Order: sequence, then structure tokens, then C-alpha cells
Amino acid sequence: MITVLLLAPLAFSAPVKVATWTASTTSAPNDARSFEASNLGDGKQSTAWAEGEVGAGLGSWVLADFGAPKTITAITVWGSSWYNTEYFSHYSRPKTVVAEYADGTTEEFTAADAQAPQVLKLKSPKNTQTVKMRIKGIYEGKGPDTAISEVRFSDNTNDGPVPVVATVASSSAVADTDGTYDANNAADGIADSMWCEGNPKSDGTGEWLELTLGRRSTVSALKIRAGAAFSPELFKAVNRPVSATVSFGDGGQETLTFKDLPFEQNLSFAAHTTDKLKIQFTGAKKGEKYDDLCVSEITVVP
Ligand SMILES: [Ca+2]
Ligand SMILES: [Ca+2]
Repeated sequence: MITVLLLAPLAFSAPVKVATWTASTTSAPNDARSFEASNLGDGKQSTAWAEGEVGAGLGSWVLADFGAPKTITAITVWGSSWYNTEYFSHYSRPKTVVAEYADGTTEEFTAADAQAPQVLKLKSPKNTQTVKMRIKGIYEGKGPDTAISEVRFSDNTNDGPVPVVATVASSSAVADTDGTYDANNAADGIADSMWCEGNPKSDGTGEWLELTLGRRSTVSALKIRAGAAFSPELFKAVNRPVSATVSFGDGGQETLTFKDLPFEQNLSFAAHTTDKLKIQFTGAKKGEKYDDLCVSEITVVP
């Protein structure tokens, strides 16, 4: 008798595009920062929705419409405002969330009290065109309003980019009031969260990032936002990569050459089949203010 064990990790999940976001109420702008519902799905942690009710906002809701029925398996929530650590502690963040699907059925989730993306896994995959997320309980901030920076829905397909399940780095800069610079920021699907190396003896040359993929994949390109995507000023302030060597699990290597631009660049190469890739930086352009090389986002293209 032959027993076949499937030990390979089968990471099914692709982000589901939201066509429109709506909300029960929206807070008035603060420091010229707006809090409209569309901020929930713009891929940036620095922009947030905040409710505009008098009081804590219990009962407030946001509604995602996918434009057509999709099968979703998880909801990832960045609670409060992630603009900086002061904003994060000012706004309340969801603790208990009731998701209501298009057929009227509901499911209740509990998020942890942490400045970390909260993955709310559905009990079973749900086919629905809309998800209404009602805030039933909160972790109290110092201010009166509840905020959410970003929400991502995942489906059960392999249609999107290759999922990255872990990222490690040679070094990381120390967190400050703007947030963390950890390796996982380099492949979290958030454009304006970034990894910065923390080696005081280096401009970034020799430093590296290693990405573990959710499944063994044929990789033919990387989409990379080099440097700081947060603002044009911060882009100029930090070191940016000029070149890098990518090593794959099949033993192959490719050279990446970066343009010095604050946009996503598509760097393609001969296809390699791998479950890991290591990007070692071989040249850096000096920033005007900080001597740390930064990368805001890497998307692995199958
Ligand atoms: Ca956002
Ligand atoms: Ca990022």
C-alpha cells in the first residue's frame, strides 16, 4: 500500500480587488489629512478611514463591493491610523468586527490589540459580492474616533502574484515615531511601508533581503518600489539601490539594475523555479539625510 503525503505548502490566496468602498460616516479632515472610505483600499498604510460619529463609533460600518461575486477566505485589517505612532495611539481600532455578506449571513471576528495586520480567517470560503464590516467592539485610543488604515480581502486562487510568507534581512533600522523598518515591510503588499537596512558601516552595499515564497514557483520578474514610497521628500532622503544580485533556489543568479525613480519598476529576467530568493544589493545611491538603503515593496511575478 502506498500512502501519499502532500507536504508541499499550498498557499492559495490572491488579493481581491475592491470596486467601491462606502462607510456609515466619515470623520472631518485633520491636519489636512482626509479620512474617506476609499483610503481603506489604496494600498497605503499612511491613509486611513475614520468614522465621524459623536462617541466611539460602535455600530459604524464600512462596505466593500467587489463589483461581482468573489469567493473570499480571509480579511486582513490594519486597525487605527498607521500614519505614525502618535496617530496609531490617538485613534481607536476595531476589536470585534461583524462581517455581513451579500446574502445577509454574518460572521463575527476578534482582532488582537497590536500594530500588526490582523488576519481574520473565515470559517469557510464565502462567495459574495459585498462585505459589510460593522464595528461592534474597540480598543480605545486617546482620541474619540475609530480608524482603519487598510483592509485586504483574499480569495482561494493562485491568480495573483506569488505570495511571500516570510522575509528576513541582513539588518534592519531601528523603529522610530514613523514606524518600523523591518524586513516584512518589503513584501507586505503595502506600498508605503518599507524595509531599511540598519548597518551603520554600510550604505546598503552587501546588505540583503531573503523572501520565502508560499509555493514553489517559476519567477520571471520582480516589481520593486525602491527607496521610500511615502513621499518625494523621503525618497530623496534615504539611500536607494543601484544594482543587486538575485539568487534562486535552483542555483541560478540574475543581476538587477534599478532606475532611480520613486515608482514601481518591473525588473524581468530569465525564468527560475524556486521557493526562495535572496536579493543582495551591490550598489547604492546616497540619500540626502539618512545613510540607510530602503526598499518599500517587492512583488514576485510568476
Ligand atoms: Ca490606506
Ligand atoms: Ca511595503
